[in-house]
Amino acid sequence: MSGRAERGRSVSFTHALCRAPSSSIVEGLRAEDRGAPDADVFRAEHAAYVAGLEAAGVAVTVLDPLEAFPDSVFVEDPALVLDGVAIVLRPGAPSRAGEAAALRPALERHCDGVLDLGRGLVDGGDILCTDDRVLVGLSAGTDRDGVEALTPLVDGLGYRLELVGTPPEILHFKTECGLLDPETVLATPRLAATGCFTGLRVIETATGEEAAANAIAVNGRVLVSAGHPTTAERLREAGFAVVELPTTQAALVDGGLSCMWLRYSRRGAS
Ligand code: CIR
Repeated sequence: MSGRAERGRSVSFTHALCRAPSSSIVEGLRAEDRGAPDADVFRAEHAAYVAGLEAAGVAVTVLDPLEAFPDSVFVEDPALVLDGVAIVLRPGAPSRAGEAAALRPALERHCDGVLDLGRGLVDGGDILCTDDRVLVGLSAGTDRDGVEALTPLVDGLGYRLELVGTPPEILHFKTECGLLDPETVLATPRLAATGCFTGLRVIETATGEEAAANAIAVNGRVLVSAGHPTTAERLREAGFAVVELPTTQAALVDGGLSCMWLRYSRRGAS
């Protein structure tokens, strides 16, 4: 299978870190209670997710579950990896405060370097990276202090940080968008309407399929949450090689596809 724009450091990755869901995922944070996830079904959907990444040519390391942290399957939130170097973040949710420290040993093992945000709050779910820019949206988990601390770190790794507006009703910036190729994003109409995607082409999700926006692009494929047929068709028509994956349980705790991996490329790996 091949699709548009297989190249570009924002969409090509040799490796990923994921974390298996814990049984405590039933206590995962959620803005609205639509029932707790079923831990066994979550594990099955997570296994399909890992298989989807592997089928795209990514070598995936699945870290052990952390029962003390119900939301720790969402490994994207406590760290950002740019060009193989990890930045340990400080997400805002109090129940998740220890996750970054718990993740750090794995980052030290797998990444080419580990930096610390140091102050303020930044949640990886508020960050969308293109080949040369790091777009960051403010939210309950990301504040101006954190963005100020992140800016020089990102700069030193060869990216330019841009602060974008996230409408208050949107939980995290990337809840409603995902990069499709280095020049194109998938976004909900309400996020696109804020004008935050300057310089990028925008494909909008279909009405009622807003949850499809949190798609991920990897090695010529676009992984999209299953159950959003009109948006999936829109992407296929635009030339993307779409793979649909079930995310019914992650959705119950406000998670999506992008939240469950930290992606990077190892120097020298194909
Ligand atoms: C939380 O509220 O922190 C988790 N239940 C969901 C985190 C989702 N992560 C993300 O959007 N990047």
